[in-house]
Amino acid sequence: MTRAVAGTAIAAALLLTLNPTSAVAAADTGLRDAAKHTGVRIGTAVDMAAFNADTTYRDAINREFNSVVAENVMKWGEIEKERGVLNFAAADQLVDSARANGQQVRGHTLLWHNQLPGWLTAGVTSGEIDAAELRQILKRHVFEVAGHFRGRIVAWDVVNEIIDDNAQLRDTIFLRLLGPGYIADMFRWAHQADPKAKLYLNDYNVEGINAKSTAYYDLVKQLKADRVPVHGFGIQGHLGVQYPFPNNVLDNVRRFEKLGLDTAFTEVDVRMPMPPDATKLQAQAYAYSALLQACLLAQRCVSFTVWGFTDKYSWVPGVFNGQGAANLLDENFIPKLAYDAVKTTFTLGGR
Ligand code: 9MR
Repeated sequence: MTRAVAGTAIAAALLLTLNPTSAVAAADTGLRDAAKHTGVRIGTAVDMAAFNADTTYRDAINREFNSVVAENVMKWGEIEKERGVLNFAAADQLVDSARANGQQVRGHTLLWHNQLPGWLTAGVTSGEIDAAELRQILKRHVFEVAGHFRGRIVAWDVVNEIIDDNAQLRDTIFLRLLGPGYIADMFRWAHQADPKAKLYLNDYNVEGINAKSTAYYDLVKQLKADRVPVHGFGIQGHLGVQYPFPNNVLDNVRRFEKLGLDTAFTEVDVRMPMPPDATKLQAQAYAYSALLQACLLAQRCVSFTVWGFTDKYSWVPGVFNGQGAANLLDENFIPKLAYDAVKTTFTLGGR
């Protein structure tokens, strides 16, 4: 049996075991227990406002997940709202909670073109901050943030979404002022600041083999040739049931692993046009399960992280008009078919 067929067999077994009416009892063990034997961590993004306001949310994180990532509070714009004034309070709270609950922490993110501090973008736009100063600011940022969490972050998304949907390096203030060399600089600085953390590139629309994922593949080859400390490729996994499932996900994961990288699914959610119905929920369960199967069938896929786990707190409806229901649990924390599918896939899958 080829490996691809093994994947299909798991999918077939899943279809037999999935029962749309079965809700997992509250007392049941969580996803983290189902995942344990596979060596693949199951993670979630954490919304720290919800974490502090909602004990059901907080309890579910600790029951279901053995890896966490901050949905927002480790981003530059959150940590350094005012130039030179660093606020790690919310991020530290998450890291401390993770330690107490046996969870690893992914760091998201040292650099993204969104959620940058207002003073930084304004300074660059006005010309007050020139290229030389931007480079110094960026370097200091990496040392401050990666240095602050040194030893407590298993993997950093060092650069997030640096390639655009035309498979070109994204036109950002960093590319414009510093040139493409900023990417290697970021990895070298991050490695100095936290030598044990695995350092990742991370993006969306790179699940399958396509022009964008191939641009990453070529970039990684170049970085490796230049002896840049890059260790992992993060595949976000923001999907929607109305789109075709991406092509050749397992082959894509494997080609990055052949370059010597770890891989991870880092932000999985599967949205749908509202309202949900049985067909959409089934398609959603399939998509979650199929991404997870690729991770389990690969050799070096270390974690499968969902971008939030309950529809109660989801970024999707605010960004995609008329879409939602993207998470494993509904807004009342009732498991959806996708939750059962992920659990079953972990239970059946393994290394
Ligand atoms: O989920 C995040 C949301 O709360 C923020 O408002 C948004 C800001 O742009 O960022 C969201 O998270 C993004 C992640 O950091 C990077 N990949 C895409 C995610 C969804 O937009």
